[in-house]
Amino acid sequence: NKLGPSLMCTDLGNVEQDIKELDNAAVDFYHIDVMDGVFVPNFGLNPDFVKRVREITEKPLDVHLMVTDPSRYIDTFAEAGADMISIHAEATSNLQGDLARIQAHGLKAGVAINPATSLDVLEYVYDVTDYVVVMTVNPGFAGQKFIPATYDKIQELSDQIKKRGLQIEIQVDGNIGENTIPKCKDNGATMYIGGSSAVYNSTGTLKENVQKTKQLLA
Ligand code: S6P
Ligand code: MG
Repeated sequence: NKLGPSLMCTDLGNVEQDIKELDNAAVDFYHIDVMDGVFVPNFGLNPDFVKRVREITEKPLDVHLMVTDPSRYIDTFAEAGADMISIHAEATSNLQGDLARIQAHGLKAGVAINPATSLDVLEYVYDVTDYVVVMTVNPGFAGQKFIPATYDKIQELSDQIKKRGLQIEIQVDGNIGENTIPKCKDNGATMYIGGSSAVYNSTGTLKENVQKTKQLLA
């Protein structure tokens, strides 16, 4: 199981130092939240930020596009240095084409689905999907409460993937921490986003928090 800190939660005055500390703590990848103020009522990180992070670390960069009509920005984020890009099923009218476009850049393509969105949207795009982001909160903000109905969704998705004999990762995003990790793990999640619940809090240093979380994931 992999852990990726959510850089939206990082202290922007300390980005480089924090990433070095997290690299040292052996995180598996970084999650970068992009928001357009339309698909979600907030703004997030941007292509210049991705470029800068690309210079700091060699770990994979996972860009989570919470934007309307994401096809407009796939090329930009690929060029900025993303290794993985997820787009919201609710935000595009051409999910298949957008995923194929991400893969054509040689990147991993992810479908993100909001808590109320059914797994049915995946039915005809499994073959162009490398990972599914099961949103366990409504997207837009850090520090929200886990939506319990999404536990069953993780389990159902895991069953679907197994039944079809596919190698698709299940990423969980939103209030992922010691209270929610055990059940996500039991239900089949494989990639965990560490925000304020797991990594960016004053319980310990970033390194200690990562180590503690990695033990829960092992
Ligand atoms: C939410 C965003 C997430 C958050 C993450 C924060 O819209 O997509 O990636 O950054 O959920 O984690 P936490 O533990 O504060 O909920
Ligand atoms: Mg996210």
